[in-house]
Amino acid sequence: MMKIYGTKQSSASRCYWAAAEAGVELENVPLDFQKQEHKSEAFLKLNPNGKVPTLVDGDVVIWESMAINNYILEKHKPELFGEMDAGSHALLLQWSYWSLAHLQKAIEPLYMQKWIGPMSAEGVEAAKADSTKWLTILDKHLEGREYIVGKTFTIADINVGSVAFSGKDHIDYNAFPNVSRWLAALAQRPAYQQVYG
Ligand SMILES: N[C@@H](CCC(=O)N[C@@H](CS)C(=O)NCC(=O)O)C(=O)O
Repeated sequence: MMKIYGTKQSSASRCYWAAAEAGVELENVPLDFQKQEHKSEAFLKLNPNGKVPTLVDGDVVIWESMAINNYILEKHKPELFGEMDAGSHALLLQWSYWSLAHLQKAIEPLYMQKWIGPMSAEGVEAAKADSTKWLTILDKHLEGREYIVGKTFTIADINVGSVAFSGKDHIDYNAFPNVSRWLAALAQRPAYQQVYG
């Protein structure tokens, strides 16, 4: 069984979602963050960044949650890459990379307050304004579309969806009707329910 460092409460959650979509189980290897086990010599040999998620499958070791999703799905549910022509494949990557580089970077300070304490009111406003900029782009893209790329559910919906969900408790998503409709449909998926429900 594939082993994963990182719980469903961390960035590993999207990997559990991908695994659930593929119908495979991930065995969680517990790491005690309080004891800094993610900075131990043994763990740093697997992931020099000292971060979760980190996936171990025999000799294969992968870090970065979206690369892990790529591995899980290529191995166990390649249908979730949709149309595999070069253009469509690149679009899956484009939206996945975009969501980490821009949307998550904007939303992250808002949800990190739960772990590291409250930000200043100005900080919150700035993060909300930044998030709004990227959510507006996503909302426009989703106008008249059921999925991020093509006509079927793909890895891009898991990757971008998991990022977009993380802003819902902090930003008024009523301003983004297409994002809201798309997230509502994703939340109905049995695999999503299994992980986040
Ligand atoms: N871009 C990385 C982010 C990984 C990340 O920041 N993980 C956090 C938990 S959600 C972590 O391990 N933090 C511990 C630390 O940085 O010391 C991914 O998507 O896998």
